[in-house]
Amino acid sequence: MGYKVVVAGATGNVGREMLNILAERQFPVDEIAVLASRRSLGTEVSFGDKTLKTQDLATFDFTGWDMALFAIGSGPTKEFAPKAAAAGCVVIDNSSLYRYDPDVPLVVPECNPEAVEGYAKKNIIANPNCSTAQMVVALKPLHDRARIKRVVVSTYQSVSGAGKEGMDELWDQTKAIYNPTDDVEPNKFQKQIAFNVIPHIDVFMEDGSTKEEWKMVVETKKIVDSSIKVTATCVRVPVFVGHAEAVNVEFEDFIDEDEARDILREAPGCMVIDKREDGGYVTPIECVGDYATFISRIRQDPTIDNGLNIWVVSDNLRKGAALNAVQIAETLGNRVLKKG
Ligand code: 11C
Repeated sequence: MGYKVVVAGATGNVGREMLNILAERQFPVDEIAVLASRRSLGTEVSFGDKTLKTQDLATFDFTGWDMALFAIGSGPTKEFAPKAAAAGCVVIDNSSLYRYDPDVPLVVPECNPEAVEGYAKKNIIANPNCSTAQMVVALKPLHDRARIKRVVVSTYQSVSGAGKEGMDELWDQTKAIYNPTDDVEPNKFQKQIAFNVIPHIDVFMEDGSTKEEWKMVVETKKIVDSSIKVTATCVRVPVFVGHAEAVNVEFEDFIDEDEARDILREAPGCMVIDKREDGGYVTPIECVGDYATFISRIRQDPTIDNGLNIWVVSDNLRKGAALNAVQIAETLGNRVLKKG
């Protein structure tokens, strides 16, 4: 016996990946419903070798459904997640709406799988921001060995993090560079993204940081350890899929770069590609479609007592969103619901 699963936001970048990954990982699905807003109603989406027609999120009855994977953004989530949860369907939500709610677990299964057991207070489990997810997969095993004190991270985030419109804007602006009659003004992004980098993702906070940066701070604390200090600079780069991060980590105890490499080689979800030669590291384009968080450029930081530098790359639509959501569903199934 398997699960009755709903995917809400099934026509978006993340929703489509959720369906791909449920099928790829042979998640035990007895029945599946794919939901979309009225605008995309009737659009067909693929699930394995099947084609499914989307149903209306606004009128869908969640009664009798086991789990709903939501990828619809915070606004619609506010309306529909409580409705689904009240109907007894566990919501696994990709938006930021519930991440910081103390009654909602924020889960990266490689780091805090036990946290899913706290789902019942609201019948909701939150999926982290993409830039946090891949970073904590790399940090947790190092924290377990040498206790992280402080993290300084700079991100290089692809335009797919801003949805299909972000991808279209990079594509159109890139074409327009070669065909200047097609002037494409910035719309989704604040400045031209083609052939540029923009140190601004999400809205500005009062202290001058952006909300994307704030999310990395708060989510790392909730998922790994509240004592870890994080400071982040999040940057949008003209890459379609795959976020990269340069991460400087300061530990309480000394950890040698070779030991760190060995620990990460064994760690769940991590793939170490770290040859000190031309091309002996992973770049975003190489991680597209993969499940792993790739770690390269592992090296001592000689400017502090117990420091390491690492380079972390992952598919932001997969580990950063859809894959992590499906892994939460698997963890919930294995630890709590036990149907599959
Ligand atoms: C980006 N990280 O790259 C964002 C997208 O809180 O789930 C995901 C935003 C979120 O633009």
